Amino acid sequence: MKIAIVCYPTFGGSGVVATELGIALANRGHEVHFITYKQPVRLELLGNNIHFHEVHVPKYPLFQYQPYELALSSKLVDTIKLYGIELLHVHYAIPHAYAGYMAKKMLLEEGIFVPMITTLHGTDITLVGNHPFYKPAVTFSINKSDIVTSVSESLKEQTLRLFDVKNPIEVIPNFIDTTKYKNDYTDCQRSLMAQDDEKIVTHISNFRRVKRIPDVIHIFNGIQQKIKAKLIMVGEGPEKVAAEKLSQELGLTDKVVFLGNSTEIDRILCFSDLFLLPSESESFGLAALEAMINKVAVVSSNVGGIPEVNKDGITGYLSNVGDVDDMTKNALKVLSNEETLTNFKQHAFEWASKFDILNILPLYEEVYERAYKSRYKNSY
Ligand code: GMT
Repeated sequence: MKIAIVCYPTFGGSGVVATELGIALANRGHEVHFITYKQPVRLELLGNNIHFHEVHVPKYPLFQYQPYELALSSKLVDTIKLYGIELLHVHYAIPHAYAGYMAKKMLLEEGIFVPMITTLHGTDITLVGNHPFYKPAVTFSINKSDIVTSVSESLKEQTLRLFDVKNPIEVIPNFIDTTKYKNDYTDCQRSLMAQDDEKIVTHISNFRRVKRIPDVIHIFNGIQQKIKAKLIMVGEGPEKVAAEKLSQELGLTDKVVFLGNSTEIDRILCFSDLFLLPSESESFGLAALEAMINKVAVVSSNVGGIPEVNKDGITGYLSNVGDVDDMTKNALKVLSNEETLTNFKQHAFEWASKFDILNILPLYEEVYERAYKSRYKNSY
């Protein structure tokens, strides 16, 4: 099948999921066309089956805001026609579902029907999409999608609660390519980061407010008062400078390492013992899943889709948002005893393995088949 994928090309989870899905589809023989404003960060190899089409937005002094949706929908129309694309899969509703719908309408004028699948990822529903300024357009484009999927049961429930959605929402959880993470580094180069007797705690995110970065630092502060430990902070974002300042104020400068964005998170997770994810809201928590497949235990908040990924008392622990004391206590429970830590790590790996892309990809392919078969049905 010829599939166009629209996503954000950055380090955010939705872009990562879209990219990994596209690569896996291409490996299965589909022809995949990524359409976005920059080559997605995890898309290293472009081959026969993988294409990338950049959306350019010409700058014009009259515009205070450049019309990206307009440029995207035009690019979609041109690319779909040029390559005979049969199906459009948009990741993150804003503005992709809206631009996708416009492209569909324009194509229909020319007698071309291309079904659109919209995958909801989280903040497009819980944070941004729910804002009154966006809500009518988001509701409209969800209802105009041929098939809507969400990455967790929790996100589906939230969408149904917050929006007047007429379409059914199908849950297809996020996934992981387990073969990519079968890291057999005999030595994870742990010594680069910590002494033998130090535990390694890691956090990876886009450092937005919703991630509650100060909680990460405070939890680690509590941990290092009881056991020798290092904290590795991976990512870039608006909360990073404040986090650096906070760790300095708490006297943790030599124990907290800020690495910035990385394309080698598997190497970092390889030597990590515990992953912290105290988010305010999280539709799934892909970063936690990536940690777990690398045999890293998780201490997290219990919001949104996180409990579908991190199993309380088995793969790590869950606490209420903002309960730094409980998260610290839980982290110490996981880290203090070598045998306990090994058990948590092993269980994390086993549970994460259930999200293997080989189990999830057929669910998307089935959705594509169904959407494609509906091409003669006018869905407007
Ligand atoms: O977490 C972010 O801020 C990035 C955001 C995105 O859209 O890239 O992540 C969302 O989608 C991920 C992939 O489906 C989920 O794993 C994250 O939980 C979700 N983030 C939130 O809901 C805050």
